[in-house]
Amino acid sequence: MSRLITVSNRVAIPRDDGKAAGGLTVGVMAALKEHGGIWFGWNGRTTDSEPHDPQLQTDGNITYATINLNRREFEAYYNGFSNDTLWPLFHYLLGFFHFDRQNFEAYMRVNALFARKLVPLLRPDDIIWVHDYHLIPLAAELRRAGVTQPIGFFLHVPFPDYDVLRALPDHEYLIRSLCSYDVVGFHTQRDLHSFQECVTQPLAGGHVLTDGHVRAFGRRLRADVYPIGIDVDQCAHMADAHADDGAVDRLRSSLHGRRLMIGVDRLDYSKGLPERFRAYERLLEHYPGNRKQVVLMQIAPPTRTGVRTYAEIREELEGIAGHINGRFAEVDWVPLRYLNKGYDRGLLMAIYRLARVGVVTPVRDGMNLVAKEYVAAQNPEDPGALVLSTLAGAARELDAAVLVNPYDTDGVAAGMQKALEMPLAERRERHDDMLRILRRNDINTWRTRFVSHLQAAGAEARAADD
Ligand code: GDG
Repeated sequence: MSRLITVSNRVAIPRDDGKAAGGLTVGVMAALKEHGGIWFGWNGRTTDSEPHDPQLQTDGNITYATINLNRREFEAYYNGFSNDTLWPLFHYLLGFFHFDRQNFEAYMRVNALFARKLVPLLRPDDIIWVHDYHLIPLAAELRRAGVTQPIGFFLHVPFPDYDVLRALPDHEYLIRSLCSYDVVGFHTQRDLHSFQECVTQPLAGGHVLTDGHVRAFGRRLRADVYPIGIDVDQCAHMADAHADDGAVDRLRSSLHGRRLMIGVDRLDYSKGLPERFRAYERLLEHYPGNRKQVVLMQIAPPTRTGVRTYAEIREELEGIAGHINGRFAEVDWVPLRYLNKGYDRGLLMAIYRLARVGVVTPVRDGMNLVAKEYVAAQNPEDPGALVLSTLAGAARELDAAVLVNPYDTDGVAAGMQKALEMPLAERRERHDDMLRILRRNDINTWRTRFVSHLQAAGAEARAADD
């Protein structure tokens, strides 16, 4: 069997403290365990000198190969082009979008560096799976170095329409780079459609073939939809196993029977947190029966602290949270608990289960795993209700959630109210529907389908050579 080589900006080396990995790490690890192989990427450290050769750490059939990055290159490649240019652009948030040619050049250099450091580790029958927007040019760099193995790319964020993408001066380069892959995967049909639209522009001159493949820049590739899922049983099991942990008990008793609404998001402007807080304020304004009866707990661990807009959003949220609590709090009730740090995954699952309402209202999201985890963690006999943004990829599958437009403050407040009041029978019915979909499209379906398409691309290329 071919080895699988996974490449991502950061490598998640399993920790010895027994803490469970979450999200995409679960899927990548399962794929690596099945096939054996390498997880290659940045080790999270920067240096003032030139990056060293990959450090190898082997655990069973998986080798973690990590490199450090020069501090200035990292700043320009990661904080700069990846997160201050591509992230807002791909999330349709042009108000946050900045372009700096030097950052773009660093992005290309770091991708070339990844390729140079990876090539010596490759074997002829490997298959390579690259993750996310930080590494779009990697396949083109690997091809330039003579790599002919199948290379796949999965985009974890949305892919924007051509009219948005072309705000980027070098958008053609990105489109051409994506066409160096053999398989390109997106979360939703919408993202795939945007990619097809870009690749068939006159500048790219590509075509969508009758079998759905794309032909462009002299190559044929598969572009397809692979909605990422979760390990449903793991979430449910953790929610159960941690239900009586001290912290969960303390949270339960601090509520004094009030209904809990929960939000869990990286502190990121795409997650719609200011909009959510304002909608919660509107809920307390328009539906005063909720005062002293409801608590919104928002967990928001800070990320990308090196990017200025992230510091700004943090400040804005502190202001709104202070305003809401100042306006509505009573001696024995604080309406909004805003927690600016990360929590253990098991505790998180137990908190999801305790919460009557899950609030997931990004202004744009590739998929959103929190929405799926919230559903999986519920007690099926008495499940909570999910309020979900129509602008999250997850809304395509979870249409039994209470769907809201995150920009519509009154609409989100009404959605919250509907979820708070929802009768048990309706909560069960909606939960059953969503759980069925989560089980069908789980994390294993996601990774096995992608890897099998990558293997098929390799087999096709070999047949064409013979
Ligand atoms: C990108 C795309 C796409 C959050 N806080 C804590 C914590 N988390 C975990 C959640 C969840 C994960 O982080 C977040 O995943 P999301 O999907 O919600 O969002 P992004 O980080 O933006 O992920 C997204 C995803 O990639 C996968 O393709 O769905 O659209 O933007 O698993 O539970 N985990 C722990 N403590 C926390 O405080 N342990």
